[in-house]
Amino acid sequence: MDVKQTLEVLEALQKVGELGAKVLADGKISISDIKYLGEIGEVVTALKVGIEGIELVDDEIKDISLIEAKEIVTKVIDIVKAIKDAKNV
Ligand SMILES: [Ca+2]
Repeated sequence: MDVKQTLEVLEALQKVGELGAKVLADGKISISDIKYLGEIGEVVTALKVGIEGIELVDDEIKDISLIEAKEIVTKVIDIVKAIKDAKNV
């Protein structure tokens, strides 16, 4: 098995986090955040992909290999970096 589905769930969380960081970069949700409206489609698509096979994540984690664990840790680090970057836009 691989960790494809797990990575898709993390990808969805990344998209939500990035958009959230941009919208809340100034500490509030206001009319000026309307400029991020176009990104909602991308977030919804990522969520759809992530949620579709979310029940496979348990099985993926159950027989995880060291290489796969490293893939997940790398992805988590990427997510943190992406959200930090989004916050500073
Ligand atoms: Ca805002």
